[in-house]
Amino acid sequence: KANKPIVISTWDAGVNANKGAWKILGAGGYALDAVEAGVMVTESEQGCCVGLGGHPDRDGIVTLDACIMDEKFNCGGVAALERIKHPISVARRVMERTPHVLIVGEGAQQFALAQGFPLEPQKLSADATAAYKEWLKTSQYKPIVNIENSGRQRPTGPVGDRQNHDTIAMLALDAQGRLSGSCTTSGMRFKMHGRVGDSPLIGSGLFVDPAVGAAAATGQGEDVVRIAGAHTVVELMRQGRTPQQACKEAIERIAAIKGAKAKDIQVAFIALDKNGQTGSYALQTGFNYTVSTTDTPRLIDGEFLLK
Ligand code: SD4
Repeated sequence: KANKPIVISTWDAGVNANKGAWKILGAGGYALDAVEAGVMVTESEQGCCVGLGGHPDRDGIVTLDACIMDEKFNCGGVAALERIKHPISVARRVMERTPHVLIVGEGAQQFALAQGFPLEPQKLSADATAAYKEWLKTSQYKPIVNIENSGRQRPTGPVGDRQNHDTIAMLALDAQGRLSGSCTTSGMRFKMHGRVGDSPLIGSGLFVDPAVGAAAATGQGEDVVRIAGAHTVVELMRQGRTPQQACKEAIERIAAIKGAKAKDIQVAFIALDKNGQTGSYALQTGFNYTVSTTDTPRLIDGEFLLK
């Protein structure tokens, strides 16, 4: 018997996000509605890690990536989207109202405005302003390993540097057994203007196959894309791995590719199979994720490879 409804999401931002999703799942609603509403909570949290409150690129501009996928292989995404509060909802409109799966940059903003989304001011959050000013002193693009749980000492500095992650990904199985996933991010902080990561790419940041399960990624996007991360995790589950084993094997693959440089990055996967079994694995300590099977979310420290 499947363990449902259930929702899993990345990082501790998932606690509030899962509560948003649970309002829908707990009432017997649709997984797709739940994964959209869930991550919208995080997109609205100014001073957090995702959405317009997120960190800017190296030109000081916040550019957002997001995608969404349902249980019928329908999918949609936006990338390098500016000044729109809910990229995940624009991604859903791309999925439902266009013949395309990914719209980027000015075209994505144009589409969002045509769909009635308001244009928000071009303005950094207080945390992002502080972090950007600090970064400008050296202007070096050097991703910091994501840090969240108690396993690792948090660096000091602006909140953004302590809470160093920029993405939420969410997977849900609803009471009717429908699987969906969402992913939304401001991307790696201080990236080049126009840089797109894994998060809006179906198969890298997110993948859903109703016959098997769903997976999503967070961390250094370039290295997730290198192995088509989320799709790889789903294919490993198809071959019989548990969600946990599948996430671990994908992480091991990235570690093998990176060699000695693996210690300089963080990548983590979450997975949910069609029976409601969950799994997660990270490259490094510091990753946590949130699971809900009731209205009380559980925050769990992720297992990791580099000990
Ligand atoms: C990216 N995967 O843009 C995102 C960043 C991230 O926690 O997940 N940060 O590469």
